[in-house]
Amino acid sequence: MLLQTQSLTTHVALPFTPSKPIPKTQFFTPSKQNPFLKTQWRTLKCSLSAVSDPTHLEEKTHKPFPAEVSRTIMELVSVGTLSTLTQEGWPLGIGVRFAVDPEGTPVLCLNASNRQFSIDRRSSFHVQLGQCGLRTPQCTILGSIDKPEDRKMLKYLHSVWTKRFGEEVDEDLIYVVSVERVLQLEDFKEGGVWVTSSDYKNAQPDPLRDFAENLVNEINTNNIEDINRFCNIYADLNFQVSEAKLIWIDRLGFDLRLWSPQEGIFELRKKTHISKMGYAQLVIGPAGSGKSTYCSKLHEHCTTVGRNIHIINLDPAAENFDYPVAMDIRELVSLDDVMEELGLGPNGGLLYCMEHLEDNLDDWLTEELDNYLDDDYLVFDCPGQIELFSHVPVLKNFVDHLKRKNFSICAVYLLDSQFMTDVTKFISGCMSSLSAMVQLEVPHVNILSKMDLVANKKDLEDFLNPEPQVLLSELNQRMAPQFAKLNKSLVELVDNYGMVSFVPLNLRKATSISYVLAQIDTCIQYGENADVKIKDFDPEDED
Ligand SMILES: Nc1nc2c(ncn2[C@@H]2O[C@H](COP(=O)(O)OP(=O)(O)O)[C@@H](O)[C@H]2O)c(=O)[nH]1
Ligand SMILES: [Mg+2]
Repeated sequence: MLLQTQSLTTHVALPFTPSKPIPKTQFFTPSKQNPFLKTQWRTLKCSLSAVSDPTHLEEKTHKPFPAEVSRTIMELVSVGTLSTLTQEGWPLGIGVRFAVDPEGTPVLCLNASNRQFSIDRRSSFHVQLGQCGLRTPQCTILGSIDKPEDRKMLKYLHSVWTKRFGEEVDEDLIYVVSVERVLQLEDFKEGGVWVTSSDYKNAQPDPLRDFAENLVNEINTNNIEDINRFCNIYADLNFQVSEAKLIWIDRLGFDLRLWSPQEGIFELRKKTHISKMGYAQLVIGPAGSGKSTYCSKLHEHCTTVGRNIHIINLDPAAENFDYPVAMDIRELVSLDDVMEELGLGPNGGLLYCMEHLEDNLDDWLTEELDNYLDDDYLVFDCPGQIELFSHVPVLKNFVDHLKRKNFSICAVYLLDSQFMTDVTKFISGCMSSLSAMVQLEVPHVNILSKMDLVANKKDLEDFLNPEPQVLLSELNQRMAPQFAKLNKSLVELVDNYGMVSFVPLNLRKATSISYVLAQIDTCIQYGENADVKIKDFDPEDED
């Protein structure tokens, strides 16, 4: 959880002077040379200026950067203080209403009585936003008061004003404050940060700005006990919070004001957690069905096409690998040690190892997984013991753990095409796959492996996409009449679960690997936004 606490009694003030003084010559710039008038502002949407590094600042503090905050204040508030020097040289501040154009330029409506500014038109325009009565972020724009001369622009600015205040005004009263630089302050007692004119113009106001105030009021009025519970239970603070209030909410997180008997008043920032997603295949199926070979060919394929992939060995009995092993259960537990020390056979030893993995999901696996996530694609090469996907809950708990870690996961069940020689074997293959599907409760893709060994593909066509009626009649032909009812139920069950669908895989053909991968990617929504081209796989292509 990313939290930042800040004592309100200690803060370091930033220097309050502009980092670059405004050159004197600019003070007398005639209005027709004003950059605002020359600017084609409608086309000014460009990338963020590199004068400062706002994104860096945002990442470090998990707060919107100062230019963004200033733009947000200017969008939300409609009254500010315009300060100028009078012709006699007195500093004079007056309250004015304002609207903003798409670049955040303040648009003012000034009548004769509040146009007593000095000849050089220098001004500062101060605007503040009360947040919950607890904090008042503010910005002061330094610039010059200008009268747009271009009639089209004046018309447009007039429409900006009308839209904001719902009233018609004389176009001749419209003025703008051309922004030279902006001083942004987080609160009354805080130091300020200077923002350049280009950073200010190119920043976007916070997308939550129009809802933030209502949200904050709603939560503080009706859900304050949730805020208190959050502070005392989830925020991981080492002191008791007696009272808490939400101050503001923005696109990157929210701010709380806390009262603690021991620590006094604190402000706390909670970063909105944007979960990153990982993707995973759990490769299962009977021993010898080709799981490890599939993993190694998949790794080869993905490396060739430049795709991210990491293969993880979950088989404690595996010895040789044709793929680089990214993570290995054998680093956690050794089958040989288990067999020797506990006097178990290979099968019992393997189950013991897997249960040991289950006991270490929160430790070993979590630590290992911390190296991944963030769009990483993991493929788990599993052992083939049928118990693991029939009744022993190890893989189920493993999958649930991955789901909690925000992995989108798919079970890939491999069946050896060499055993698909008749309908009874097909049904029994379906049943074992079905049992894994029911156990694991994740999207499921069935693969018919070792298609390169199938001499006559026509023999397999019946099992690639079979008609339930055809299956049933074949089953009935092979079995004694008393099984007719059972056969019907079995075929119905297999059909109802949508299991009667196998994707053939020939590891010798890149097109076949691509096709299978695309099917799995669709299941786990990998590259959803990418332009993934999927070619229909036709078993005939194999010849
Ligand atoms: N011809 C052929 N042999 C394969 C294929 N996949 C696996 N095999 C062989 O089948 C045997 C078992 O494969 P393996 O990947 O170790 O199966 P696992 O126990 O499911 O991991 C090995 O001898 C592999 O060489 C394939 O697509 N084509
Ligand atoms: Mg294997």
